[in-house]
Amino acid sequence: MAVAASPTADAKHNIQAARQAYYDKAAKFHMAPLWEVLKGLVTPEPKTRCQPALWKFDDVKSLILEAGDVITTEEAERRVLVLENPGLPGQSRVTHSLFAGIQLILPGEIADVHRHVASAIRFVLEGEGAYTAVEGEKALMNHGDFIITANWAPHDHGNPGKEPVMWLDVLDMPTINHFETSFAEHFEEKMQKTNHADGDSFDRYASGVLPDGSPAHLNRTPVINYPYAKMRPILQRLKNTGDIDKRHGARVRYANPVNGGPVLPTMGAYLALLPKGFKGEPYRSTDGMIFAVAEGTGTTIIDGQPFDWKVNDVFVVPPWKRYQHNAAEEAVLFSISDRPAQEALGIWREGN
Ligand code: GTQ
Ligand code: FE2
Repeated sequence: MAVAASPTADAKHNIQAARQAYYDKAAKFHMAPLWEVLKGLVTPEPKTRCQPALWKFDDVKSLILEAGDVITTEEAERRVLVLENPGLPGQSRVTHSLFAGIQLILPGEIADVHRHVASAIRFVLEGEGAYTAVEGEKALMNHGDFIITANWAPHDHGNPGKEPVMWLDVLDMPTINHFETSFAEHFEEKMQKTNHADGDSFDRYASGVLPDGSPAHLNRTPVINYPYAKMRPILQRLKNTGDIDKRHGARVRYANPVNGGPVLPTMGAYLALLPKGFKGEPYRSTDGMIFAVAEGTGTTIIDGQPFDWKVNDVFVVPPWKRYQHNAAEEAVLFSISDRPAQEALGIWREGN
């Protein structure tokens, strides 16, 4: 039967009913009509449920310290408060592809050695005297240090010091779980044996020489810790010579010294100095960005909404939402995203 050019209400109803009957029939064979869902699958621009959000360190700190009263690291395995994106509640995601959390380790505690397919980074917020041991290197943790735990790298944390130590964890768990490729395992011992001193991998691989015979194709950095004390003066050099990007400020990209690639295949990070009074030009990119404030105060306008930040605050910019940084005083922003994964797939875009 041909469909009339201007069907009456009755005819329209019949068409709908016939279609629904057809869809119901197809569903029994585990098939469905693409034309009903196509517009939601192939959107003209990125669609995200991820919302702009900011976690104030004042709130984060008092809440995570309270966790110290209700559970030990031993019981928790890792004492972490998950930063839940308000648009993705209950999903343990800060963006659609990344997990973020705030970890606390109290004096005398040990977080047992384990390993997993998910890669992790730590960005140290507050407290001194803790370490994280990764692949045999014992990395001391200081404010602003950026520490890498690659896919399947054994890692344990400890705090032989006197203060609580807090840091930002970012892991690619949602990406790994998207591919359904998660593995994890524990070890017999609580701590791994460390035979590499603090800073060993940085000195070996990031000093302009490489251990002879180093592989040239490493898809992750061999450096365990990029210490803030070594990075901060480089930002000062960029600022002094006016090498200041109009959108991002004086910015360095954390690199794999073997080949200049990103630190991890799934996550890439930057450190940027915003001079006092900096008014950045608007920018957007397809990678959702997680920012942590290493120094200073300022305001970032995200999708028209102002977010005021100060030291150790964490904030999120969803994919393809426009943002623009303003620094009330000289500030340093750490940022991390899934950009390397998007670039590897050829799908990363930026704009203004
Ligand atoms: O420190 O090993 O935030 O395995 C989530 C999973 C931290 C860790 C997290 C982890 C860790
Ligand atoms: Fe872990």
